[in-house]
Amino acid sequence: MTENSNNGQRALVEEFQRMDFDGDGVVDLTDFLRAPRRILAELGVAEDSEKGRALLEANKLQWESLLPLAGGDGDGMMTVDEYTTARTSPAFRSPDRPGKGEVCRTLFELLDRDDDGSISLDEFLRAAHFLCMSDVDATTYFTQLDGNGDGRLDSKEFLKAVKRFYTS
Ligand SMILES: [Ca+2]
Ligand SMILES: [Ca+2]
Ligand SMILES: [Ca+2]
Repeated sequence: MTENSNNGQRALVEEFQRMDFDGDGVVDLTDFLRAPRRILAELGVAEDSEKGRALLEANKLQWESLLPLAGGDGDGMMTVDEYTTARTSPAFRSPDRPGKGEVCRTLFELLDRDDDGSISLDEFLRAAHFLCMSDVDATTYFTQLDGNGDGRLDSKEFLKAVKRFYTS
């Protein structure tokens, strides 16, 4: 095994442990939805608002597409091994995987408070508090993500940030 895949493996285990909030060694839908729920709470968006519902629905869809990839026993939960299997399966990276695009899109729409189709630094900083990033770090990160340097994140630039949201 190369060092890279070892690191990748360790990162996935850590990702799993962060997700398994109640620490019972398995991740179920409740654990999985904790991250999006925390984002909603942090942004002060109600779970039953249009954007709130869209985000949670997209995450449910993502969960439902992840479960079969885990090759588990169909109990609706994932152990760390099952999670690693799912996340490293080629189908996970497929751009057509159900839920993938929806999660990015609904998260983008959630952060785009003024619905102008882009995320401004201001809008980004609200989310950064959720990530426990300082304003300075978040501003640096924003600049890195802003590939074309126009001071706003379009949905494509934003994609790069999504992984971080989900593993924090
Ligand atoms: Ca759990
Ligand atoms: Ca905006
Ligand atoms: Ca930009």
